[in-house]
Amino acid sequence: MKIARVRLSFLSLTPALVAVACAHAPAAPAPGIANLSPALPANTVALHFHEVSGQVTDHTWPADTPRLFEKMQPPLGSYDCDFVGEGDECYDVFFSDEKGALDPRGRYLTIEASFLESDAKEGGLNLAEIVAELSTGEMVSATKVIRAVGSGANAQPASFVLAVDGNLETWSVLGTSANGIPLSLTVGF
Ligand SMILES: [Ca+2]
Repeated sequence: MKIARVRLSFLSLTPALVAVACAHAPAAPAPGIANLSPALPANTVALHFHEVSGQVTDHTWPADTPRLFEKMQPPLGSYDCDFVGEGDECYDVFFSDEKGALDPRGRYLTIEASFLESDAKEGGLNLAEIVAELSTGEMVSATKVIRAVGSGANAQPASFVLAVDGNLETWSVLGTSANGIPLSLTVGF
């Protein structure tokens, strides 16, 4: 798989509850097939979420699946997840604005996850990469973290940007949602 290599931009993140919002002005997408969301590169046909729970698993959704345009009702649980990780780790992915709020015409993609284990050595919301598959077959990785919400002693703030570093062997660790707040990562292409 060809993964676009990107240069990391520095993000200063603290170990407790973290909320980072950076202003970005992505270019308007070119007209393309199945490019129903302005969050995606032109001609995107599918999204690949490479989640890590012991091993990397590629969870793939068509770019126009209704799931990407809907947010689950709280609390995020182990029912009807977009995909699951380890134990009670339930993921919900949707198009959003820069604050991580559902927006079907938003320019970003938000991944939320529940992970109730606060004493697990490594926290939850573990994404190695988020990749857009184009109609040409080319794979394009998300390149920037717009916002991250992590919590707990098992959060690793320095890892948050590893979800967009173009490397399938590195991943984000956002911690625990035991405080009732879903872990959340908002990314852009
Ligand atoms: Ca990575």
